[in-house]
Amino acid sequence: MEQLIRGWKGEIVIVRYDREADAWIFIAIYSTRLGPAAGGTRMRTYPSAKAALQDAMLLAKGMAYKYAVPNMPWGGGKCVIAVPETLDKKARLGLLRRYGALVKQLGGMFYTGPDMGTCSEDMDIIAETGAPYIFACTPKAGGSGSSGPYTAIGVFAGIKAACEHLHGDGSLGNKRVLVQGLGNVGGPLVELLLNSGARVLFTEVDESLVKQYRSKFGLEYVPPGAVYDTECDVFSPCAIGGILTPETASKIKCKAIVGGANNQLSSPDVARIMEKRSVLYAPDYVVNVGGAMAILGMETQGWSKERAEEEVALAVRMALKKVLELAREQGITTEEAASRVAEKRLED
Ligand code: PPY
Repeated sequence: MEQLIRGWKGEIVIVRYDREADAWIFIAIYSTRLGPAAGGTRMRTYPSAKAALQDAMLLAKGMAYKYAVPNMPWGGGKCVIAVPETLDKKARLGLLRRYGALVKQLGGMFYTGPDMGTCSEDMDIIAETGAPYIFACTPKAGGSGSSGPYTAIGVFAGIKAACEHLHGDGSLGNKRVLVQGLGNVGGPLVELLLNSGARVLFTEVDESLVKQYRSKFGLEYVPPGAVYDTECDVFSPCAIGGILTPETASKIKCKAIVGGANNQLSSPDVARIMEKRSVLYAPDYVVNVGGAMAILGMETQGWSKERAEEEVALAVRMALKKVLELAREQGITTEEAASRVAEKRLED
């Protein structure tokens, strides 16, 4: 872990071992140059505490770049809570409350909200001890609720912008879009896509969601093992990160990749494989900023829900167009183009 921290370009790592729940809490703050750090709290099991720290550091950097591209006044941070395989409800509640107290102690150095493994109901618990630094509590508790639908609006705007870049026309009528993961983002995204006339395919590991979407919408199901062999216009990864590896990028059969998952590339050079194969890759943090943008806008700027939806769609569309044009002009990958835009903001 010492080596990891030495090698990281971020500002601060906060570590707390929670003995009662046998859990590790890592808060990574990559940069506060544009504002105080804000980012979700991810809760899951990891193979090791080190792997959890590494995830927090990578995700915090992603948040810094995510805010920088559309010029949001926030810094990049993320919390990862590495929990044991079994954590009963009571132990989990205690952990959330102690975590809230830690966030409060930080006194505004780090603001948080939901991420993979946590939800708005969890934020209500964390806010008991952590307010006023907790975003996206439930509407019942005075918060703005799940950010997933707003992330989906941004991804949807990104899909249209990518199609426009490729075909000069952003309409989705009859376009085949393969959505990976029907969770908080993929679920609402499917509905937006269906309403726009797209032909939606999906892949999902949760059997009950597979059944639900097959019967509710009659969608075409792609088994997880066939995802990278299935022809489609747009592939939209909305589940775990790291799915674009040298292997999957070399065979994927789509024209564009635009999705809501964080850290989709297993390493930045995977973007070059896709570029060589003329697969348009929309950098993840450029198109998945909608959740953060909407929540922060509604809870700190007084935006209405409608205003948040408009801001997200416009911001993602403009940012992705800018990145795609820069990549085309400079002959660099879209990932490099997005990094340049973000790094320039962070340096200015
Ligand atoms: C993300 O976009 O990955 C987030 O972490 C979103 C977010 C940002 C700020 C507060 C809560 C969640």
